[in-house]
Amino acid sequence: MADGPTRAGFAAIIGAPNAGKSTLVNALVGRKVSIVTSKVQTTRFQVRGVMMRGLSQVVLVDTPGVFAPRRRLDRAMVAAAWDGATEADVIVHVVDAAAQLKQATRTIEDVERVIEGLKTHKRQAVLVLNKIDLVKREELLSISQELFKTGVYSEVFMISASSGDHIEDLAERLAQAVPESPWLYPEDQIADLPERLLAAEITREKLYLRVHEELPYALTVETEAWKAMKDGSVRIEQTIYVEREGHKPIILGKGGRTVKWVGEAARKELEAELGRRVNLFLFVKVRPNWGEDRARYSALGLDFDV
Ligand SMILES: Nc1nc2c(ncn2[C@@H]2O[C@H](COP(=O)(O)OP(=O)(O)OP(=O)(O)O)[C@@H](O)[C@H]2O)c(=O)[nH]1
Ligand SMILES: [Mg+2]
Repeated sequence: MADGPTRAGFAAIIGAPNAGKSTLVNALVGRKVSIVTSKVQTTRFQVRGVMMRGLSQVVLVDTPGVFAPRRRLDRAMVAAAWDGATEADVIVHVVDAAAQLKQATRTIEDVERVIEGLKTHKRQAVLVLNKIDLVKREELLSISQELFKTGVYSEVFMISASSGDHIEDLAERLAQAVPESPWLYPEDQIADLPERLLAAEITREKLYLRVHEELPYALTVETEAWKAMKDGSVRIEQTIYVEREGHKPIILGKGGRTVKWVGEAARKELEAELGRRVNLFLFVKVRPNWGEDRARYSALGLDFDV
């Protein structure tokens, strides 16, 4: 390893829902620390992933997408997103280039909202145009110019988070953007999510692959029990909470098929993550208004009163 002072600091990853923030964090860290789905509003709370480059340690703060909040959970998620930005040494604004090109009203509004926020935050910010695999080069340049004109960014990177194209340039830039400092986490630590929470997130990711429309937003997963067994395996019990009785049969699926598939997929991934055999038990319960339950917010590091 090269000699010289160590560097460390925070980079907040912000941007509209579905822009690819979590995919980018995972790509930079080199392992999965934050769940990714094709649905908007997947990330619900701040997730930190640790990226090492040479002597530099960058703590990447993945945040929920910034959007127009309606429900309490939405408001708490937006607050968490900006909270991540306040403490950061550098802000990374991720924009889905393909969505931007389509000029979808929601996307444009979300991007504008972030730009307004950046004007008041006055932190160094870099623009990351993501999903370049879906957009032609000329179009990319025009989007880039358009956004750069706002004056809030110091640089633009054009990347594909899912294929990893050009992410090394961004990694180098972030490694330089953090100040000289001792490292904040042990070198081999890549995430700070407690295992129980990560396990619940993995199950939620699998559920999102199988349930649609409003249901993903009406469910939450909690790890209720975690027991290391004598034979080296671990027994994990989780409950999937839904808001209404009518949601239950959808989660279960015909003859329990959906929940079985989710359990299998989550178990496989957990075994790979934990490096040991897992017995996963999933239960489905109705908890009306879990979105109004104060205790759940503090468990996720979210603020209830926003
Ligand atoms: N084609 C393409 N798809 C991508 C790229 N990066 C991410 N995606 C896809 O975009 C979708 C959203 O990715 P996420 O990483 O969950 O997005 P996010 O910004 O974290 O979303 P929220 O947590 O909901 O705010 C997923 O289906 C990803 O596979 C990319 O570079 N190219
Ligand atoms: Mg996310």
